[in-house]
Amino acid sequence: MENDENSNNIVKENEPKKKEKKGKKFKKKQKREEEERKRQEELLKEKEKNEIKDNEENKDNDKEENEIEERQNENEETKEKCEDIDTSSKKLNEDNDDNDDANNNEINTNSTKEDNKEDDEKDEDEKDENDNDNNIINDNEDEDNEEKEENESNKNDNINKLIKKLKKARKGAICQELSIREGECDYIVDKAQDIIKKEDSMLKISVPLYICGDIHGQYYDLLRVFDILKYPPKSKFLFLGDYVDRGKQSLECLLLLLCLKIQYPSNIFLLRGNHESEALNKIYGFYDECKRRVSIKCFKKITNLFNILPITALIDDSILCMHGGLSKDLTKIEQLDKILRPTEIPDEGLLCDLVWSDPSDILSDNFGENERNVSVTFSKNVVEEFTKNNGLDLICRAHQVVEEGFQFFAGMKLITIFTAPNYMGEFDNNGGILEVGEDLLCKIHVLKPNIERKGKRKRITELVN
Ligand SMILES: [Mn+2]
Repeated sequence: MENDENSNNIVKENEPKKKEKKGKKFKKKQKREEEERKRQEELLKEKEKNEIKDNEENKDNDKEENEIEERQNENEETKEKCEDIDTSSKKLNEDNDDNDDANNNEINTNSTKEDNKEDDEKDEDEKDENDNDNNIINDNEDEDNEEKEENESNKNDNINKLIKKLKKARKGAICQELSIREGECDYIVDKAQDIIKKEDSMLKISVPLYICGDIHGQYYDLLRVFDILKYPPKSKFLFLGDYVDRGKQSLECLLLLLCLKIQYPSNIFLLRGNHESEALNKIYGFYDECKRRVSIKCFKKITNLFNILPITALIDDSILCMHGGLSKDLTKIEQLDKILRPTEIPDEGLLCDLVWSDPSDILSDNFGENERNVSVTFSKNVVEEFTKNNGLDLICRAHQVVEEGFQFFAGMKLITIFTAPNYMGEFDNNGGILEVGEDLLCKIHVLKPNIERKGKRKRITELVN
């Protein structure tokens, strides 16, 4: 027995020796890696110090840890919600049924509960962090521009922090108004402008993606869209314009979309609506909001950005998207590439119609008057002919509030998507989002009006600018 044990031991002992040698090598390697890691960390810290001249480094580290944790929680939460909404999304041809209502209502109540819980936890950190965020831009403005460009080529920390700040506006079923500094606004608009001005007037985008219609300052609902369908870069989005006016938080809507554009330029695309226009903003609220919350100078800057927004988007050569609709002056999609920017929206002609026109099923002619007193209406014939001549499957536009959040026209050749549910607090319309999947398979996602925020009912009987 003893011998056996000994011999066993010898054998056993020999092996670990080899392993020990390897182990030593491994340890050396590990040590080297450890040292390298430390060096990298130190370099990183040094870099951070230069980037943000802030003495609260430790605080920042804690913050980052919290951020990661929050993001993980958020991801889990979003996953749950997505699973929920998948059951409520329908293929284009399917009829509505009562089950959908039930599913969607469930999402609303669930998310409200979760949000309250989450928000309570976040509340305490929030004030400090907002203050910090507010300082970021000003601190960095003095820095050398070239160095800044280099640092921001991939991920822009300032924008990340602004996105975080903007996301936090939602508290349960209400959305607080954030304090937005002129410096922040200028910074975002400048960065976005650099990217957007390089885009074509007609964007070319590939599937899969989500297409959203009018948002009109309904920031709470915009956040719901991203929470349910995931933020870029996890999902790709095309917005069809009308981000501002009417609603109370146009600034938050626009700035969040622009921040996402800066950070993930190939995962979010922003077209121009008729409300991305100085003249309209002065009537429908965005000018006043900018003047009250930031400055007239900031409004001017945003107006310049509006003038360079792309007008149309072509998805995989088969779906043409714009805010308004077709025009007498449009016969070939190639014309859409030739629209020159920057430009204001003219009172008539191609660009005017692309952001202003509406389909009409009571037209006997191809084009008719528009009760908005701008642009025209176009008939189902116009849609059929245009799609046929240009080899298109579908025209996707926004611009009109529609009861279900989506509405077909000309058979299935044109779809209207309107994403702001419970529009202006006066309608009880759903919000719609069109998902275009691989192989151009389309689905509609529906945002029900939030029950707690539901305003008085108003029938949709006329066009609302
Ligand atoms: Mn519109």
